[in-house]
Amino acid sequence: MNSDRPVNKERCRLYLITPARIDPVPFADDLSSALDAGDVACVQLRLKDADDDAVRRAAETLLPIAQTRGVALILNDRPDLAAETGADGVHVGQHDADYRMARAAVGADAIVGVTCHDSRDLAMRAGEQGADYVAFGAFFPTSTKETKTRADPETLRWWSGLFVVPCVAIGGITIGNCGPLVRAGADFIAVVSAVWDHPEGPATAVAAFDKAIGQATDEAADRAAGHAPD
Ligand code: TZP
Ligand code: MG
Repeated sequence: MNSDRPVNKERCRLYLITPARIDPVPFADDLSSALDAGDVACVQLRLKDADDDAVRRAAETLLPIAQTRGVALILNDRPDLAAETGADGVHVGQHDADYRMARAAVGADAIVGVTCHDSRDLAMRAGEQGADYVAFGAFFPTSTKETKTRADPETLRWWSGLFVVPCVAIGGITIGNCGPLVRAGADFIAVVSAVWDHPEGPATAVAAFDKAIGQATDEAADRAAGHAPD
């Protein structure tokens, strides 16, 4: 299949994932300025090697910053802490709580997203079970996480041509390389280092992603309308 982003899709949006280690108080300022710099749909609090109290404290500090801006804040891996802290949902990997346990913990109205690597089978299973999004990756090399799968933009094309459940693209995504993923049908572009490690700061990065995502969405619409070559 070679078609591009379906024309009736909503605009692709940015999905921020926190660095694995943060000091929540100074990070709150970075997050505020990032969220004020452009369109962000969701923030995933992804703390590695943090104890439960540290996750609770970070969630308590960051939740109001996201929620007062209409941005969802979800926790990585921990449905129990997501429910306890009043987060908007949880993102689970294939080796974390399974979908049903996650849904039972956070409730019907919360967001449950599921990592599906580059597996169409895993994504269909998650979608059938009721996941709010499926995440594919890693699309590019990344030093943020050790990844065993390399995803192909064709998977985004295939998924978004067949299913209404949103898909997230993740892994090594930058302002310069996000365009083909947006054009292939990603609903969300998930990013860690290209935002938090941007040399001019996270706000500059979010503004530049916003522009790049908007341009790629417009290009996909033009192509679908037959105004631009593939
Ligand atoms: N899951 C798959 S790749 C990845 C995660 C959490 C890391 C994404 O980080 P970056 O810095 O945007 O490549
Ligand atoms: Mg996990």
